Amino acid sequence: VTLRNDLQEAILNEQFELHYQPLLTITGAVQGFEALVRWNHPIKGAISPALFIPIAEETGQIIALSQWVIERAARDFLTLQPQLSSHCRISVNLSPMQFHRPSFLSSLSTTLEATGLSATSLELELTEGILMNDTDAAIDTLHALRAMGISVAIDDFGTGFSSLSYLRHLPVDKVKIDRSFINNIANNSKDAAIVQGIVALAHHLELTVVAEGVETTQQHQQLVELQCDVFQGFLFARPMPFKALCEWLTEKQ
Ligand code: G
Ligand code: G
Ligand code: MN
Ligand code: NA
Repeated sequence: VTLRNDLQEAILNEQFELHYQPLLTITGAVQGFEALVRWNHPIKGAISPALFIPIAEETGQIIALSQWVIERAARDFLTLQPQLSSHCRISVNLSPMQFHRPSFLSSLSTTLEATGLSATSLELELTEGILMNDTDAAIDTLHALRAMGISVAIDDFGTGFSSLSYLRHLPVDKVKIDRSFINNIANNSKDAAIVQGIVALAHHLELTVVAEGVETTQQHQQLVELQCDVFQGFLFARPMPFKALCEWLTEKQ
């Protein structure tokens, strides 16, 4: 109960912060950044989104929080955009409640207009679960996002226990292979086989494949051999505050 009340205050008092983690192509070029929300609680300190996002979903506070996230991410990205390739995108994680709201598309359009972020600079990350229930409505929404120029990635791919064939019906652009398959890829041939299977299927469907949670050069090397297209993980950069991201970019260029 207290965390719920605190969440209400946090939204009003701007206790949230976004950290950004770069995504890199096979040549090491920056492909974009994933925005990850952080809560700096005045007493309890840093609280993980894994803890407070589910509460915010339960209470409906996720709507206000998500609105803040997307606006903050858009403004930060626009600040960086002059230094970035035109193909770069800012990725934002969506919660199920946001995606299924009747006003989702119109409020997204309003936000893009208000911030000045181009739809072609935005990527949305959805989990398989979001797409699995009420698939027809989800597909309609995905088509609308695509028509706007927004890119869609399926996050934590492979963890949803869904049949792979459903992918073929979904107008999405990317799959992000869950880091649980990447963790032991060097020592576990089953994990390597799963990654290989996902890559083959995704490429057949003309989807880009992202490997998440890349922590070692050995994993990276192996994922390159398995033909993953984009890489994200502590090996390249941790999620970092906006200021640190600016410094990271300057150093890289
Ligand atoms: O950054 P970290 O590993 O602590 O994130 C934990 C979880 O919280 C991840 O599943 C991530 O997708 C989710 N998450 C982080 N930021 C956001 C956000 O802005 N919105 C939603 N819905 N989920 C987020
Ligand atoms: O569910 P989602 O994929 O959005 O969660 C992203 C989370 O994964 C981020 O909060 C980030 O902290 C975490 N993460 C990113 N890179 C790595 C990594 O290389 N190793 C581990 N263990 N976690 C990572
Ligand atoms: Mn994500
Ligand atoms: Na993920």
